[in-house]
Amino acid sequence: MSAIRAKAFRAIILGAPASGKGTISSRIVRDFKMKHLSGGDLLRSQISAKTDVGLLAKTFMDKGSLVPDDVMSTLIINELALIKQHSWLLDGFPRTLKQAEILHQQEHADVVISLDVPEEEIVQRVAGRWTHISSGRVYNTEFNPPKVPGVDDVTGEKLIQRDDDKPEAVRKRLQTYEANIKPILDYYNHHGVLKLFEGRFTNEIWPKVHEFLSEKIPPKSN
Ligand code: G5P
Ligand code: MG
Repeated sequence: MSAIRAKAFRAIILGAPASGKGTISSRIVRDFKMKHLSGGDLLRSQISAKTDVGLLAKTFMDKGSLVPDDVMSTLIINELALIKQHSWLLDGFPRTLKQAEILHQQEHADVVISLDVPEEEIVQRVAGRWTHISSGRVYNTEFNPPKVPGVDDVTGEKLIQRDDDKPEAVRKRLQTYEANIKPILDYYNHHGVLKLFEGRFTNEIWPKVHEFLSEKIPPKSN
């Protein structure tokens, strides 16, 4: 098929807090040959390891504010360098126009998937979210509960509720997203790589994302 390409593929997934970026990313990784890199997961692993970057990032994240552009961009660019031979999916980066510009100096996105989920749906979801910090796997008490409450299906380790899922921090995260997203979408629209996906539920959005990507990258054979 002519649309299937040999070169490494660069995809970005954007969307408001709890819009389903992580959930849809795990389905993309399951079905397509891509490495997943989430800015938020990366920061949480730095916090768990108590690195200087992690300690600094936590002061911003707990309030629902963005980690400074220079810190975040350096982290992401360094991680992308480690997987540059592979096709990758970048989740939750860039979050400012500045970050988009820094990324563009290193890598050009082939597609930018933007999730558009109604705000009232998002607020409901966050309360039920449980996360396995070291892998980034997410569950929801309503939508995809773990087999055993409070325990990760794969490792058997404890799940936690994120500090920034408290209502005040969620409100701030949503405001921050709204304040920053438009110039980023304009930027990628201008580059001809933006694709919007609207819907209330992941199971409604996912088939459309799958169809879109199937025309661009090879599916996994195993
Ligand atoms: P994160 O970690 O990137 P957010 O706020 O962008 O955090 P989040 O919260 O990780 O995004 P998500 O990945 O979009 O959400 O969504 P998800 O986890 O897949 O789904 C949310 C919940 O809904 C889960 O419980 C899931 O099971 C459930 N769910 C999914 N679909 C459905 C459905 O259809 N129905 C129902 N009922 N439930 C569903 O970033 C965190 C912080 O890190 C910093 C910032 O401080 C940020 O606030 N940060 C950055 N700072 C600067 N620059 C960057 N680029 C940064 N990246 C991160
Ligand atoms: Mg996420």
